[in-house]
Amino acid sequence: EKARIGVTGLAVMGRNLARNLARHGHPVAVHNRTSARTKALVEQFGDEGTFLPADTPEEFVASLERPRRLVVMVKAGAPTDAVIEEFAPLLEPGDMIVDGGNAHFADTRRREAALRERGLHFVGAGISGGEEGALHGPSIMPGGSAESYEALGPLLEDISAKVDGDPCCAHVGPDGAGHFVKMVHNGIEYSDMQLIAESYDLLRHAAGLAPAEIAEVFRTWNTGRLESYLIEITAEVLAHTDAATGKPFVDVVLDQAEQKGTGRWTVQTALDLGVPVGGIAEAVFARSVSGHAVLREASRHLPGPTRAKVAGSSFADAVEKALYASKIVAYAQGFHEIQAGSAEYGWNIDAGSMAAIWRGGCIIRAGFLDRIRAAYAADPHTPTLLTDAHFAEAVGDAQDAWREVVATAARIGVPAPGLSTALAYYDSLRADRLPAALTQGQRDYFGAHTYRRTDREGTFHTLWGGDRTEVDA
Ligand code: NBP
Repeated sequence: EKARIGVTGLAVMGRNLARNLARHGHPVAVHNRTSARTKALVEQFGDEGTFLPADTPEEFVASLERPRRLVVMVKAGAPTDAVIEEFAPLLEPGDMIVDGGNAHFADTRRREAALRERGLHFVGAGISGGEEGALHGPSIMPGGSAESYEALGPLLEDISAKVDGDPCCAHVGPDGAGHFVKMVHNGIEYSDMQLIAESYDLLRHAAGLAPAEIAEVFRTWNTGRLESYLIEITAEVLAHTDAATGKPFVDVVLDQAEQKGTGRWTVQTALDLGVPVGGIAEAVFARSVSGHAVLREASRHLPGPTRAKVAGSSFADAVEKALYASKIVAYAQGFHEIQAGSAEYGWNIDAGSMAAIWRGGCIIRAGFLDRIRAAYAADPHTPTLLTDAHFAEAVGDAQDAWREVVATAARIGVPAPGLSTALAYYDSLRADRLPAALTQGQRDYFGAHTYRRTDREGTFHTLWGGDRTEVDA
């Protein structure tokens, strides 16, 4: 018997993905550089399905039916290149290598082009949902050729999460499209987490609620329009008490957030594409600020506001509105980046289908994503989700409360970079005139960078150092 698919790299993610495949009745070849992991997998979970363990790459490749589907689940970066170099010479035209790791989409584009020249398909597949998702059904974002998706898609759809019977897996687009979308997914995740953290901070310091009380607030929110995995786990974390000290768990954890890099990539890429993703950037920077222990220690004595806390009983409702409106902005910015990437690289990504496959399996799964899917169904080319009828109405209803929450944060000196930047973005888009006109004037003054006019075509320059007449540039 041959295996329908193979997984090499059997750390947490690869092991669970292989088990998921086996549990769905797909005979799966398994291989790991260090064969002890392969043995352990078969010993512990061999009864879950058909595993074909292989000690060597040659054995592994020989055990796969054709076209060969070879999933690589190793550490992103150099290890992925090493594994590709090891296996590619053993494969035949039409076979495919699937990289399920968190690769940078530019690496995926490079690898896809190189393997295409050798007649092989390379599928960069974003996989979200962590260890549990890999086992019970992740959200899968495969890129690569349409032909490779024909051979691979049904298998991936089979093991993905399901929402209303629909698989949380769809072909994203050519070469790096899958990893690009996974990257932006993670950026949105950063933003969503930061907004939730700021909401907690404000409930705590402006409304004076204790962590356990805030957990209850989040539990209530989780029954409404904010219903999501992240809100659900936030309530769990806030309700948790540290066994050693009896204090709220959140009070004994060092307040320095770490990051692995996908949020940073999302922002770096957005800068290259010229897409404003302030919500994601502030989320990345907020983690960065938190980690600067020396800087924070040196700044602790700086003066804060003299006014004490002010929030009344309706404050939690206001925060709910601010959070919802800011969340809409976060997703609007992320989807803008997806649309821009798609245009830049010719991927033709169906944004609505990305929202659909994020509804289950992944970290940002939420009922909310159905709204985004519907928004793109109504207008696939909408320049921003904010103008969709549902979202525009929601933000319109929320905006007074949103402003109040941001103002309260500023007044009492609690940092709310995510909520604030989201509001600034909203007001920037809404503005009839932006001070960018003045910026253009300054640029023309000091650098003769020229400007355009509102009232006629052309490019102009004012002779600032002379008689200030305007000339055609
Ligand atoms: P790790 O990222 O910790 O990688 C460990 C695996 O890489 C082991 O199988 C190891 O083999 C193998 N490996 C390394 Br390291 N260097 C190698 C080389 N030169 N040649 C061959 N194999 C090599 O595993 P993971 O946490 O399961 O994650 C796998 C991928 O999935 C990563 O890209 C990760 O970013 C991504 N991802 C992880 C999560 C998560 O929640 N952990 C979620 C989503 C995506 P060995 O056993 O011989 O050392």
